[in-house]
Amino acid sequence: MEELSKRVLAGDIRAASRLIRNLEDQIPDTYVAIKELFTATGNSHIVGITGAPGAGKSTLIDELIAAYRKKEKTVGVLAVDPTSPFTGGAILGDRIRMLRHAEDSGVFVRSLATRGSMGGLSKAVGEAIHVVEASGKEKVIVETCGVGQQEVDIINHAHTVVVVLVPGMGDDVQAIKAGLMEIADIFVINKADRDGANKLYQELLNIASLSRNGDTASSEQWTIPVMKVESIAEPLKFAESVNLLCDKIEEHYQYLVKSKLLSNRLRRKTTAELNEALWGSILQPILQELNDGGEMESMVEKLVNKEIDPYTLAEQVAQRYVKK
Ligand SMILES: Nc1nc2c(ncn2[C@@H]2O[C@H](COP(=O)(O)OP(=O)(O)O)[C@@H](O)[C@H]2O)c(=O)[nH]1
Ligand SMILES: [Mg+2]
Repeated sequence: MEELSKRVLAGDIRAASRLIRNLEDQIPDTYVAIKELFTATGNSHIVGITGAPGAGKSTLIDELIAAYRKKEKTVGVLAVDPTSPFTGGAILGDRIRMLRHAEDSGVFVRSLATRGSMGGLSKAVGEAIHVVEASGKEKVIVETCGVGQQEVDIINHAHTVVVVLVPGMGDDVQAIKAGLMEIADIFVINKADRDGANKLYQELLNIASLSRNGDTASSEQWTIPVMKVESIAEPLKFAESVNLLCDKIEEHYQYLVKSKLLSNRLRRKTTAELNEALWGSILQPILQELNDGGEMESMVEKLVNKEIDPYTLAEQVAQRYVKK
């Protein structure tokens, strides 16, 4: 087994961080480490926290870490921020904000740079989660921004999805209905000191009471709770409300375990992973070769000139590469 994998399995935070960086940088053969870590994964509770940029997710997570540490749970945090593709302010901001946990070996915090395509990001997140799980963190919190497709993608990685909304930030109920309803296990109204918090609360309660979240095969149902998190301007109240949120997240996990839905979610997660791996080992090399050889360009040219259609072209490529 490789040195780095061994160190990750022993809980070495710096090794975990290095491995994640190698994954981000797509250093060749890094996947070998992922193979070695795989059997040590699947034992953590993955909590997705999603919402618009500026909704206060990182601030909330910082306090959530403290709440988990009080329960003597170890915590890993992966912050995915598509709004800063380079090493932008948000990433530095997250690091500084969560610095109070820096000396605590029971806590691992890392921002994920989001270079490359959407699919690439999802793969990188999945792999980074594996690294954190293998390093022995019991709770893995994944922060994602609610931008476009990405927030929905979190459902492929997380067991429990917390959707963070802020009064008066245009998080109107139509938008919530459209996409977030299907993925939310818990709603959080953040910055509940703001105007409109009660209105949002009522609206969300209405929506939540209609919801039958996901997996209908189970006899037990989970009604989406709506939690208010107090302003950070009142640190004690803030900490108290985050503690309640922490308990609620735990309750959802216990619900998943008892109702056997955890294994459903694990299957969904694993299916997505297998898809990524198949894409990576089958389609990616083919696309690479077509690109490098200039064939992609000439195919596009033919399509533009209407000499052929994309389906026929794809069939021709498939005949060349796929033996069956
Ligand atoms: N008024 C108010 N501001 C907050 C609260 N929580 C966070 N903020 C501020 O909102 C801004 C964005 O917070 P951040 O946690 O980085 O949001 P993220 O982008 O969702 O991770 C920061 O300036 C925070 O200080 C809150 O409860 N009340
Ligand atoms: Mg953040």
